[in-house]
Amino acid sequence: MTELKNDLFLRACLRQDVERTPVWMMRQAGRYLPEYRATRAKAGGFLDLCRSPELCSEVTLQPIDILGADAAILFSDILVVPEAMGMKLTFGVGEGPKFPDPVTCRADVEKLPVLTDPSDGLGYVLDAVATIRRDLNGRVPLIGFAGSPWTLATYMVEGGGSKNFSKVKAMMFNEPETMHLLLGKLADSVAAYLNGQIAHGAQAVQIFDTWGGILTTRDYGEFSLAYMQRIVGQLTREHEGRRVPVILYTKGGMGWLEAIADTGCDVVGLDWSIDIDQAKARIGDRVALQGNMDPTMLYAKPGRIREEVRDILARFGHGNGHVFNLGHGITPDVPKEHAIEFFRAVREESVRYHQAAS
Ligand code: 1CP
Repeated sequence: MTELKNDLFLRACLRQDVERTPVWMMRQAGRYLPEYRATRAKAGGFLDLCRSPELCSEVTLQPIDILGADAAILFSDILVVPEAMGMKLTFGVGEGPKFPDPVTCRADVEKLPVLTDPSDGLGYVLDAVATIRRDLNGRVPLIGFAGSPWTLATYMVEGGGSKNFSKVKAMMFNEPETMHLLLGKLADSVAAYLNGQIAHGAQAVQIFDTWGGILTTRDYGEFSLAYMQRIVGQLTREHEGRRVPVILYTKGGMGWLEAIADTGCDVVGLDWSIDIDQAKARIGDRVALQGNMDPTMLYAKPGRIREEVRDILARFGHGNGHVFNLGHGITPDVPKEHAIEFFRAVREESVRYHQAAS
């Protein structure tokens, strides 16, 4: 196995010493990069891109070359899991994802299989993981990912993105057992899928709970966090002689940081609604923190972006356990130069917080 040339990200996830704060960005391979748009055009559509291991690898490596990211993230989508469970999925041009035949009742949930073997239906993603590891050649670690069961369920029941989540909420309130059956199937499928990614070379994994924040505290515990916990409990935690860090990210979940840290994850992903010093005071002695610049800060001038990076670094202060990131994904219309400046600023400004104590 090739030695990692830059393992800052893995060390920060485990709260070990680093020379500077590592940085990567959610959605770092994406439409704000002309290079990404060119590769996607070559593939045909978004799902064709996801299904080509060679092209997936190409777009995964673009932000490593262009931004100098300290970690690569598998290029795929969270919705390939319900697709592999038999649901038709489409991505129209300029549109979000759509499930034209959504889950509407108990019988629909009963029909869905648990994916115990990800090579059955998701083999193309596992091939992409192995191809990316080969092409990275040890430059930076590779992060694998999946959606949280709750977040996947929102798309499966709503039939796509949603504003008020009326259908999935109605199912949760009216038929809680049906919802639990669905979430349990998703949790076990996601756990097997993430273990497949780890076996094929993912060196850390992140669970994206993009829609956990729309729930009450009680419902978050019962319908989202419990199922992420069930996944964490099933994951391979060591591979290739190293710990495989697990990152949990709940957008809108900053009120529940202690409960998220209690799942046994290694890293808690922060959105931009909390000051990182507050998050550090609450859970920083137990887990590493990932985040948390407001993604819209990337619309500001480069000087303002650098000022914000400095402020977040100062709030975290000295000490280990910070992976710099945005609080959510980069948006498609951000100028590429601004993203480059964000990465440069973190690299340059963070060194002072990691000098040996004198
Ligand atoms: O036009 C295009 O090229 C498609 C845009 C796009 C991209 C680049 C989609 C459609 N998915 C992706 C890739 C993707 N999705 C990654 C790649 C790795 C990276 O560089 O970060 C990841 C991690 C995801 C995860 C994902 N997909 C999430 C969770 C993270 C988040 O951003 O909140 C969610 C909610 C999705 C669903 C999805 N896929 C695509 C879109 C536009 C959406 C959101 C739909 C909506 O609710 O409006």
